[in-house]
Amino acid sequence: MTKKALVTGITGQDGSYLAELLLEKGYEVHGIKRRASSFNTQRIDHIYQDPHMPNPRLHLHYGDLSDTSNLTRIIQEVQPDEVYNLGAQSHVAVSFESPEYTADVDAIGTLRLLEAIRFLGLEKKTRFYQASTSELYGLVQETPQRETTPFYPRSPYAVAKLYSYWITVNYREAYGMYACNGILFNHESPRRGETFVTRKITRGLSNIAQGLESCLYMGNIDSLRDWGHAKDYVRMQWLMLQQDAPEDFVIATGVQYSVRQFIEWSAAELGVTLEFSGTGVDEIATVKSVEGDSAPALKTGDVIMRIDPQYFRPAEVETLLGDPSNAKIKLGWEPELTVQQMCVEMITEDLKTAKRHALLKQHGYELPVTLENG
Ligand code: NDP
Ligand code: GDR
Repeated sequence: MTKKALVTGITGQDGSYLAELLLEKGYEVHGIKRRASSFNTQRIDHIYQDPHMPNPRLHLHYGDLSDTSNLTRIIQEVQPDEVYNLGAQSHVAVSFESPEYTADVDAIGTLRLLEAIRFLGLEKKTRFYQASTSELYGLVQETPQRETTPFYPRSPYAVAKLYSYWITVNYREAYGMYACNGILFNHESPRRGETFVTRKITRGLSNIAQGLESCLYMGNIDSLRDWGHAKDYVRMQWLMLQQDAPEDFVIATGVQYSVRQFIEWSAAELGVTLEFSGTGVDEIATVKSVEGDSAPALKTGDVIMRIDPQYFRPAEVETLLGDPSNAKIKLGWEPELTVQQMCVEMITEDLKTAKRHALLKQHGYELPVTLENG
């Protein structure tokens, strides 16, 4: 029997990689996409299947995590074996701007799905994965963070995800559902949203190298994160639903770096050596040397990074470092890609795009480069 999976957030970074993986494994994949005023399926266009052709295995449904009847109807129609709840307002800084919306989608959205599964009598059939997060640890109580580390959320996003974490545990305990949390640490890729820090850096520096932008404006570059590759992490999401019994797992690499280091690696990949000087809001990064031909627009002495306090958060998560031992032992998981390899992959993709734009510009066909940061 072909297994059916329903993925919320299929148009996002993780949703796109997970959909690829599930299709490879022979699943019939159903995804929920939001109505938008312009196309929002770029990350999954390469796996789109024409519904007019025989036996398509990828199906998209319009929907929203804020809409109970819509979610209930989709679950009733699809009768999924597995639900992956990846949909969310996932930007921590934005959650301070839109706290109520974030709570509705990231907290109550999870309840809506769980309750729909129960209401439809699918609680013994449908397995449920909740995209939990290292942001739950916030002001860290123990290092490294593991499954038993106490939570201390530091943003409306993290507080909403805390509700989702516990409601998932509660439905497992109350109704015997196969429901579990993946407590995933930051994971990135060339498909990462442009306003998360790694992608902001690789895209911004690639544009600067090609003369499309002049300076990267950053927030807290002392922040420490445990970064992995999204491709490695979606394998875990699937694995967590294939066990004999549901269990919550921390997924991380166990290695931590600063945002400043990520800026240095990205610049180095473009052949640019940087010198950081100044402190606090006055810190800048200046070009020390340029090698190769990836950064024709740059010369020694150019200032290509400054701090803009608008990117500081009202409450910051300064440091996160995960202990993935449990996942390694019980699920046999090892990440295949290092953060450095991931950085190279992200720069390679963003540089390709920047070069294309620069070439068009040279020939008088300037494309607007979106500078909205975040
Ligand atoms: P993205 O921001 O790339 O994707 C989020 C997805 O959710 C998009 O498909 C988005 O749709 C969709 N979405 C947003 N709001 C709604 C809504 N109201 N109803 C339905 N769908 C909605 O996130 P990631 O892929 O990076 O992350 C996936 C999940 O994992 C998220 O829940 C995130 O919070 C969580 N997480 C992510 C980590 C990471 O480092 N990436 C780490 C830990 C947890 P659209 O494309 O239309 O915007
Ligand atoms: P995070 O990711 O908040 O950890 O949440 P993000 O990449 O946004 O920030 C990481 C760290 O970098 C610092 N930072 C900046 N961040 C952004 N976005 N822009 C900047 O200019 C900037 N300068 C410094 C931040 O302050 C922070 O400390 C991500 C999301 O994917 C969540 O959905 C997920 O749950 C967690 O990772 C785990």
